[in-house]
Amino acid sequence: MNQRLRLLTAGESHGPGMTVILEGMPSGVSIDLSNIELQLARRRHGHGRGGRMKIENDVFEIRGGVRGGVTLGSPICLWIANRDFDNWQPMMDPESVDPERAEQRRVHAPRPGHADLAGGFKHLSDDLRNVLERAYARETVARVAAGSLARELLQQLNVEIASGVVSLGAVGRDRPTPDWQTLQAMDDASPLRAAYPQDEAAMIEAVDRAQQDGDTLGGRATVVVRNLPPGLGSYAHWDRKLDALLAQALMSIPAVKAVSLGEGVEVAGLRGSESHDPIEQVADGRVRRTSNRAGGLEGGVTNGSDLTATIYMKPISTLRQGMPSVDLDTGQPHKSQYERSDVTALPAAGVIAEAMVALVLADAILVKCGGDSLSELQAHIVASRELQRQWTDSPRRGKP
Ligand code: EPS
Repeated sequence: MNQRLRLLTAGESHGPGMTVILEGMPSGVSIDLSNIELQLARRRHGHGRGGRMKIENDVFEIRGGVRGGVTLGSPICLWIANRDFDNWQPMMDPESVDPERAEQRRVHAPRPGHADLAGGFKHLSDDLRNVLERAYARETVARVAAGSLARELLQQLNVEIASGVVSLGAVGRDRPTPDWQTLQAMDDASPLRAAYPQDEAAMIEAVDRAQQDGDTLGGRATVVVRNLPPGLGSYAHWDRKLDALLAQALMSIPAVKAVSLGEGVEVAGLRGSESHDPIEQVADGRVRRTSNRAGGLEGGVTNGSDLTATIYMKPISTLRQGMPSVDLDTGQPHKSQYERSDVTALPAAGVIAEAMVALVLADAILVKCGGDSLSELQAHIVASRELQRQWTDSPRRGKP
């Protein structure tokens, strides 16, 4: 993204709240607050979340850019309160903190795998809390809120997005990448949002065992998008290829360490003849692909098949049992400090991935079709489809 749509978020996890600014949305997009609430509730949900999700209710306010439920074309500003700030004000108040209380919560034994040490070194911080408060998954509430705004635009263009957890720890490791039908058949409200419901019980058990051991779990979640206009992205510019933009946005989700598009990981071990999606002619002279291993993208451009993107999340780096680390005050070995945390946040990560994908796709549609208002955008999309239809029907088709 960041070509037409720009997203800025601000706020610390235990500070007063999160500010979201989304710039570049056209005017005339209806915003249904219940859709934003729904996405925020989906993100809070999931077996393996810690006590914090019982505290937060993600009540939000729109503070700019929307009038009477319709976007104005100006920057949109949202505010989401952190209820936990009530418990943290003496340590996190933006204007003044209680030095004694702040000292009690000072972080000086960094967690391996977290931004604590690298961030403290970067900013020369005496208290690693200054780093971790921002390098915190609470920030993703802002992204899901912004993603919900992008979804409102996509919904009016008939684009639909779903996701599911494919593997958690070792459970479901060999499952194939799910398609749209598989995700439609799952129960979005199930404890782990398992794409293959037969794995749900084993996943719950794995989370419970990790929790007992003071440990954490990662895994894999897949997002599928359908009804995307073909021709989004670029094959010509490295920094506008849609697969690259999706990978950047998805890799920015905390704890995501790898991203694949379609069967990107699997086909690396196959022959070319087993990897690509054959193109065949159908009765009316049109063409279609007989499979979708490419995940809806060829050459960095959408090809009309469903878009499929998978995130791979490492186990959360906050372990109750701790990890070998060093006390930066004394230079002596010390277990990493423990903060209340989740055992896994994979069901939420799928929802966050949907939001990031929605932002990238709304941006790509605005780049291709443009317009200051939704009506102008829609007219450009209709014109673009008509030209694509004429190209498809042309007798010279396929003979550049
Ligand atoms: C998180 C640790 C937990 C999570 C949090 C992310 O928070 P706390 O330490 O306050 O219990 O619940 O996630 C959220 C607050 C959220 O809204 O998703 C972490 O270490 O990143």
